[in-house]
Amino acid sequence: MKSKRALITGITGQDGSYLAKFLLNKGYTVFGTYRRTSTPNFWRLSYHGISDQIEYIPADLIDTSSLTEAIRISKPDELYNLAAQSYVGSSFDQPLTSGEFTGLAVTRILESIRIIDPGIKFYQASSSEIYGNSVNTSQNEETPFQPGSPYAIAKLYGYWITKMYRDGYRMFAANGILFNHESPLRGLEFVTRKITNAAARIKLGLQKKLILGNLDSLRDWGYAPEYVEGMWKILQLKKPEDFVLGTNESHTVKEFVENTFEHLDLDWKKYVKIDKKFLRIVEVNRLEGDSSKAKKKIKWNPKTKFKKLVEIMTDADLDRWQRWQKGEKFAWDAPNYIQEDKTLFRTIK
Ligand code: NAP
Ligand code: G4F
Repeated sequence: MKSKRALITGITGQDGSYLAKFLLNKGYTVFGTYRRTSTPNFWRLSYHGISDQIEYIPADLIDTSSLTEAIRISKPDELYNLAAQSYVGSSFDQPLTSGEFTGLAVTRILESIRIIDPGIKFYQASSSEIYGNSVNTSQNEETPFQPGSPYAIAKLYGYWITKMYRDGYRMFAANGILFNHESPLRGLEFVTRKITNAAARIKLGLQKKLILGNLDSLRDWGYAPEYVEGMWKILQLKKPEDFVLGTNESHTVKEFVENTFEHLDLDWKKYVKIDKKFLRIVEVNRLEGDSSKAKKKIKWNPKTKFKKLVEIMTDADLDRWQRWQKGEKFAWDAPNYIQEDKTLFRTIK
């Protein structure tokens, strides 16, 4: 039987790399778009040991012709649009590029699909951020939207345009409304990995303090490899539908800090400081995904719970810094990452 072909935008990101690995294991031919940057960013794919199994196509979300060309060259059965400016905090500093990359680019891809081959199945990486502070209960597919950041507003545009192409052009276009999902390959700007990386360095005497923003916000944190399986399951349906993927549990940032430091036998209060520069202009107070629909219709059921996730991430960062101290060299983002107390950005006045 001919192997299926998948095109992943954002293959160099956390989810892109896990999805590529998942699809390769299923026998897919995997194509991935990457950005032409001065310094290449293939560390996650090297980390998985799969960088030589992928067909790479240069493309940028702002450049329609490069996206069209990526679809024409790869001739995919399934297209997963994971590329985006994905950091909520940055979207306040760069609202326009966030709108271009995270919002408008979805239409660029859908239009290319419609013109080249409307039979291609399309997955849009939608986000729980689109709910904002609309309700104080858990969120499901029926919950009203109230996006609170340029990122969330752009994602909501992506959500609606995906639905519009599904309803209007009868294309297989589906949104996965994913709640936070993390892993040892999470970017260092995001709070979970910022915490586990700093705690590991503190344990080994490489860092003295960790500076954070709001410790009270609640997030529903799951384990990324389980979420990429959910993306694939959404595209295996006969008819396209939107799904919430989350664990149905929420925890505060403070709980994440406590669990991480406790796992390393450290007292977090001695090391964690608060700086208002890490507070958001608009904060989303509570996200908790009710994925009953996904459980029922696509048999998606996340297994990794909060405490286990903290341990997986903390152990991975500790192990990497220990290997680094012994002089080992391997694909990894942290050693050259800028110290966050050296960064300046737009803050609440
Ligand atoms: P990520 O690690 O930040 O990856 C983002 C990817 O997008 C990277 O490959 C990045 O390329 C690429 N990209 C950014 N701007 C681009 C541009 N202008 N042109 C082409 N590629 C560009 O994000 P992630 O955590 O894997 O998330 C994947 C998707 O799911 C994103 O759309 C995110 O918004 C969404 N999402 C994530 C979560 C979560 O909790 N992880 C939850 C809900 C939704 P470089 O490597 O070159 O930077
Ligand atoms: O880790 P975060 O930056 O993730 P956030 O904003 O929840 O967004 C992530 O999940 C979304 C799905 O819900 C995705 F769509 C999005 O692409 C991304 O993957 O922040 C989590 C919480 C926030 O409440 C933030 O204010 O942590 C709080 N926080 C406190 N101190 C901090 C910090 N966040 C960051 N990044 N850095 C801090 O120092």
